[in-house]
Amino acid sequence: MNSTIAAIATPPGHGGIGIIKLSGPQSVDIALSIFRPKFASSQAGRDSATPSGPFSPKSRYLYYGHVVDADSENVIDEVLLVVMRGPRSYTTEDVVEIQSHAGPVVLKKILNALIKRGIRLADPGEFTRRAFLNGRIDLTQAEAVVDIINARSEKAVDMAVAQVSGELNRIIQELRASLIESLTYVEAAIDFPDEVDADIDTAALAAHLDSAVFEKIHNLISRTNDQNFLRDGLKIVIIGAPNVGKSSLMNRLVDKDRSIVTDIPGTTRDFIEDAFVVNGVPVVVTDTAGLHETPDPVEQIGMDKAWAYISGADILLFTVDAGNPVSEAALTLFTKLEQAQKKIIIVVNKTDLPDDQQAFQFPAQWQEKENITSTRISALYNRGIDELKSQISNLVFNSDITIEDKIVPNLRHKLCLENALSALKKASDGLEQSLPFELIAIDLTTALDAVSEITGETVKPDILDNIFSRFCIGK
Ligand SMILES: Nc1nc2c(ncn2[C@@H]2O[C@H](COP(=O)(O)OP(=O)(O)OP(=O)(O)O)[C@@H](O)[C@H]2O)c(=O)[nH]1
Ligand SMILES: [Mg+2]
Repeated sequence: MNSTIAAIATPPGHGGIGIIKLSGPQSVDIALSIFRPKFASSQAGRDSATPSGPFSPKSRYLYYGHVVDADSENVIDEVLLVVMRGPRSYTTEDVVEIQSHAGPVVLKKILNALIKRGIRLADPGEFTRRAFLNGRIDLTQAEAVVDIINARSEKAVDMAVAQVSGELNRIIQELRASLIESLTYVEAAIDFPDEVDADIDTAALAAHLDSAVFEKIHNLISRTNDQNFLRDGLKIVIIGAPNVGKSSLMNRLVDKDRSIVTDIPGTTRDFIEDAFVVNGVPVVVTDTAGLHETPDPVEQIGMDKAWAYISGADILLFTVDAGNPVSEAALTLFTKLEQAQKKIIIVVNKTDLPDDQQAFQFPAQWQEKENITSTRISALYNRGIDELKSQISNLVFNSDITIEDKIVPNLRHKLCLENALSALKKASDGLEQSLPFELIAIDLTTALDAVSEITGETVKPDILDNIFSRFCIGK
């Protein structure tokens, strides 16, 4: 039988109310051993089934009373108590919540009073882990609980809410069903070769695997790659020649003096990072050292590192100076980025300069297309920054996000999906080469196990430990 656990469920610090949560077979008994209901003697607050017996709260009713130290009967706090009887509770076990005043000392005193009565302090994520182990939610839903708590943007919350409601689970269960069906078919051919072998249509089986499983897994993986910024934030890197105003632009985007600005080329040598929010999505922006040929070893290191950042970026702000013609170096750099198929916004800065000083001309080879746009700003006078922000948002949200888009597998899911995909590939190659069904069955089982690991049907305890250690205590 499971032990009974308790934890403070509200964040540390002072606040309106603090909640202590209990779960497990003894939770009601232990909670009641330190709870003195205010109206216990009257009919109110009593379970109608036991009007004259000991206090026995009804499930999901709120009771007013006091928590006491059961040894001394000293009152610790005035509280509200609610019992949620399993299986209709968060963990599916009997759950009790005690709402007290939210001082850290009071909450600790209540928790200690419970521990004295034999309750164990919950580990991080243990309530949610029990909900998973008791079968109320699958592993993707458990992970989404953490995502909701840690979400850094509205979009990330939307995504996590879709996942917590079981959307990803539904897709994975469909995949599992298709795999199980194919596996049953293959195993029948192994077990009853005479009856089945003659009729088994390997081409149809391969086609079924391809359309019902392979395609869908492939789709999910590409969604991880395309939409992951919703979860982790968009990565934007500002690049360009020295002195074009990259740091000035950075400061405007994050709306503070984050990066040093001077008229000396080569001012920025390291990477300055900060964040802002566009259209509900967090954006992490990095200011880099100006990219150019240099004999200065410190600057050279900065530029080498800039390349590493560039490859990890979702969008590049390719900044140029309206006061200068485009250099050969900038042209070469741009071609290199275009070849890397990066999303680029060409930001023409210093457009406040008088007309006769605007030496910049748009090079003919810098064509605007789906992934390449341009805009004109003045970082010095804070002009065009909002337009730039809407371009950023347009580049990543070409259309409204549908519920399907909200299902974005996380990195763990993606690794499982990739394992499933390579096993499936082997299975379908095997079918093509008419390999023995025993071998096909092994590959299909590997694929099924990999997919089942996502929702937790098959999962190793250390993976569970890893997932639930990301939770806070009390969740
Ligand atoms: N007129 C004008 N000057 C600007 C504008 N933006 C930046 N500057 C000036 O250009 C100079 C360089 O600005 P920075 O922001 O330091 O340029 P940077 O690209 O970060 O330079 P490095 O870090 O040296 O590569 C400073 O003197 C800025 O005041 C602008 O919009 N208009
Ligand atoms: Mg700079």
